[in-house]
Amino acid sequence: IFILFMLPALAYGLGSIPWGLIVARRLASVDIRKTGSGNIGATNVRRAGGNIPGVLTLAGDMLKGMLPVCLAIRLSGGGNGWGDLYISAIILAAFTGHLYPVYLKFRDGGKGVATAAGCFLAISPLAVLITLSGFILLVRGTRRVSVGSVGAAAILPFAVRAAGGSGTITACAALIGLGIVIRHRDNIRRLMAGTEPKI
Ligand code: NKO
Repeated sequence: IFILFMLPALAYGLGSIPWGLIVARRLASVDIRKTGSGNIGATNVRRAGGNIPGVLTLAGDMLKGMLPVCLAIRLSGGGNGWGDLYISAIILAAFTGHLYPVYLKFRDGGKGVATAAGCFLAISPLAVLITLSGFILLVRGTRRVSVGSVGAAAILPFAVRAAGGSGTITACAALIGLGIVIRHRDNIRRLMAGTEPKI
C-alpha cells in the first residue's frame, strides 16, 4: 500500500534523471544543453559524443520509464479498469519528470521519445515494435531523427489500440504522443525551413 502511494513520486523522480546531461558530461566533457540542438536526448548526445554515449543515454532514458511502469503493472494486477488508470498515471509521471526535471529546476528537459518507448515497452512490446517500424522507415527515408520521432508519436496510440490496449491506455498514449509532438515544435519549424540537420 505504501509503495502504491509513493510510486507516482518515485516515477517522477526517476523520470527527472537527465541521463543525456550526465553521460555527455562524463564521456564527452560537454554541457549537452549548450551543444548542437541543446536537447538532452540520445540524438543530441550521439551528435556530440558518438555512438556509445548515445546508446547509453537511450538505454538510461528508456529504463527510467520502464522500471516504474513495470512496478505499476505488478502492483495493480494488470488488466482491470483502475489498474489501467493507475498505470497511465505512472506513465504520465515518468514522462513529466523527463520533460520537467526537478533536478534541473524544471528546465532543459527532453522531448520524451526514449522515455515513452520505455514506458510502453513495459505494457505492450508489440505496440512499440509496430511504432518502431514506422520510426525506422521515417528516419531512413528522411535522414532526420525528429521526423521519425514525430511520426512515432502519431502512430503510437493507434499501435497501442491495434495491439489490444484498453481505452484508458490508448488515451494515455495519445496524450503522450501529443506531448512529444509539441516538444518537437522547434524541430518542426526547422524542418519546414529546411534547416533541420541530417543524421
Ligand atoms: O537533438 O532535437 P534533436 O535533433 O533524442 O533530437 C530530436 C529527437 C529527440 O529525441 C531523442 C530521443 C532518442 C530517440 C531514439 C529512438 C529510440 C527508439 C524509438 C522507438 C519509437 C517507438 C516508441 C514510441 C514512442 C513515441 O527526436
